[in-house]
Amino acid sequence: MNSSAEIVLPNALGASSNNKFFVKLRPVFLTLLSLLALLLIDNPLSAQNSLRELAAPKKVYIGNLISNEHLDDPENFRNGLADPHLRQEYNAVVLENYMKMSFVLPADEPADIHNLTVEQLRATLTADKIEAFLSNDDWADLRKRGHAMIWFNQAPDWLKLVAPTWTGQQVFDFTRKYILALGQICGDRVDEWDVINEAISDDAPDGQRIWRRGTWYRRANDGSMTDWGEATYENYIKMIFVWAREAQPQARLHINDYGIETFNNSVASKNRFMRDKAKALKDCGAPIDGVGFQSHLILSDMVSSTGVLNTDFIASIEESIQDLASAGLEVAITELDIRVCNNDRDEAFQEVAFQAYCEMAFSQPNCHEVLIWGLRDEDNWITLRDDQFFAGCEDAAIVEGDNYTPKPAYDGVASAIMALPDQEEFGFSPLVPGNGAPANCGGEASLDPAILFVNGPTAVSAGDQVTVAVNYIATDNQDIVVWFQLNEAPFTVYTQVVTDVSSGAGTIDVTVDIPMNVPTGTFQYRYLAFIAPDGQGVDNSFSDFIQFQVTVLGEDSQLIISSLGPASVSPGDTAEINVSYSAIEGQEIVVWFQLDQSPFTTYQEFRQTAMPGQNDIIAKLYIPQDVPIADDAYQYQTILVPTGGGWPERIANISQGDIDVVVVSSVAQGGANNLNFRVYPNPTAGLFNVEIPASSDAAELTLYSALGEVVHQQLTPSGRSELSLHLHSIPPGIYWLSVQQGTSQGVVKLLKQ
Ligand code: 9MR
Repeated sequence: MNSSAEIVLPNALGASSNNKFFVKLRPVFLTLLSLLALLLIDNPLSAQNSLRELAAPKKVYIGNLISNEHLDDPENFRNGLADPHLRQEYNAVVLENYMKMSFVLPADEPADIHNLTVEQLRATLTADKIEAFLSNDDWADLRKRGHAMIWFNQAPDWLKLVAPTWTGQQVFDFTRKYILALGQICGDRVDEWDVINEAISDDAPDGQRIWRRGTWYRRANDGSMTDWGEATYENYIKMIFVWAREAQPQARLHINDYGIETFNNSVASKNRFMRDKAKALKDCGAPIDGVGFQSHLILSDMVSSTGVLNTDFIASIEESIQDLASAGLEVAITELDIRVCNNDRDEAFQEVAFQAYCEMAFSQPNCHEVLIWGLRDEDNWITLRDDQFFAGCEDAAIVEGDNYTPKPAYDGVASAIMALPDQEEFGFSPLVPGNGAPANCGGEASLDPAILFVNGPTAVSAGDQVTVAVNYIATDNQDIVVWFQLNEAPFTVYTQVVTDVSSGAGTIDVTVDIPMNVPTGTFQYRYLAFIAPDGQGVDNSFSDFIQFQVTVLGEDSQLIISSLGPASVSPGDTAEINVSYSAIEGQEIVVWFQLDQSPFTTYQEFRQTAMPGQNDIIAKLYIPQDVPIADDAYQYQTILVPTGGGWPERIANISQGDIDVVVVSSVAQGGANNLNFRVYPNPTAGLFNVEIPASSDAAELTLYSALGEVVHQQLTPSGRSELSLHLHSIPPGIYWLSVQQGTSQGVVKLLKQ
């Protein structure tokens, strides 16, 4: 008799109800048990406890991030291994990108932005990614960090362009509404927030560190009077915290930054500025609970070339954390990674670096959490960044490879946690209440000079004279300088044009002579414009803006220079696409009207022989009647191919995306006092929405058939600016809609399908 038959399987396994089945399984069960035992002996660390299991009795949070691809498809991301790894190892989590303004605010500026209520602004926000994050049951027991409410970076282009032209009051108001709207989306599901991110400048002009300049919210420091106090960064940031507390009353609120970790008493240092400002903000009523130390660190700062820990470095950061503790402020380690650069340290030395940093941080009574910025080396932002910024740097995270294999760095974190004493409580201090009064926190107001955009031709020839438009805000008599230069080392400047401007905002056209000796090159040049004090050069510039990907054409240049068609078309239209190209003999220009995602159905193709040299053509594309109505679903794809070629043979291409197919075929404004209004279809609801200016006058909508007969009329109450026009009962065809409001009137042509 096999000895395994003697083993009595516990009832919990259902042995008594199905003896035969379990007797059969017993050898398998035993093998599994012995394998498990072997694992425990062989690899005490990984088989014993995950980081989160180690952290549980110590009452600390060890976290990591969820990338966009991970959030979009947790079950399949990295062969389905990333998400189980996250849940097994960590008890805290942050979204790497999807909570940032560029993903939450709409792609275009909402209409009438300054008159929106919080609810109306909320309705323009994209909440689905945040919702997917906060409502996923698999992540229910992970502590959630919100990243980030207000940040100068990863904000939509329109905000960066228009907000510098707003008043201080408008910047304060918009910020308040955005934070409150974000609060409506998140409810009480976020535990802590990076309320403002990276607000401190990387520069210390005249030996004094300052707040970051040149941000979209720069007008918050223009010294104007607002309902919330004088427009200074100090007052603005205080109010950001007040609104964040109002929006998220249960969450801990942090100011988050990089390069602030090591203690430094110089007023030029970022560390001193951060400590002084965090304390001052709290003192003047900002409900600020703590500071996020991003902690993007470099291994060679932490260990010697023989692997000996630099204890001064760790002690210096400890001093910063303790200094903040003395002011009743917490610290969270929010984006930890320790990169290895130029192979100057053995990657195994990360173990001692991660261990020392985490143990020091977790040992501070005012620090309870460490979040690591990346699940694996291969997916970490340092590895992924390919613009030379981190040339030679890599291997920043604590695991690597397809199987999420722990590196020595992982063992360092585990040892740090194991070394901590068990605790009953996390020991968070009570939330800082702050006060909601308009701010009076001081600060030096100034209006930052700025370059908001540069717009020049994307393809030029040696000897050309071109016009480059520069949009700027000057605060004194200053210089606008435009360079035409190489976009890669040695960044040769071929032309420099200096224009004097006086104080004010505006756009100037700068004439740039492209010298005869500029070598040809596709996408190898750029225009850089900066604004600097009168007579001073780039080293003293306040702000700059670069237009990349400029080409110097030669005889054999082969590229599509530009291709621009209408952003919205209707079935039956003929869309005209203006194409500019440079080609050689034996090539064709092809333009497709097609879906802009898989299966990329092509509804129409235009094809024409390309003339050698630089040329402009108009490609006419008939939009067939059966193209489905949809917003943002199509593209014009313009390619240069050898004659007869297709996508695989393309030499160059440009695609214009986000094209709509709509049922409004054309818009004609007319009538007395030209009433400006917009009509757009809502095919799912079977109606048209009509947007008219808010007014105390009622609006009269009249729909005429193509023959001029009135087919529908409706009177809409005064004060409404969004109206719905139900056209269910009206047969397909062409109609004219006339809207009369007071003495203003306008007409549009509609196509009902
Ligand atoms: O990891 C983020 C990366 O995917 C984004 O492209 C990048 C854009 O700036 O932001 C990275 O995350 C940053 C974080 O939001 C703020 N601190 C610095 C982080 C690394 O750049």
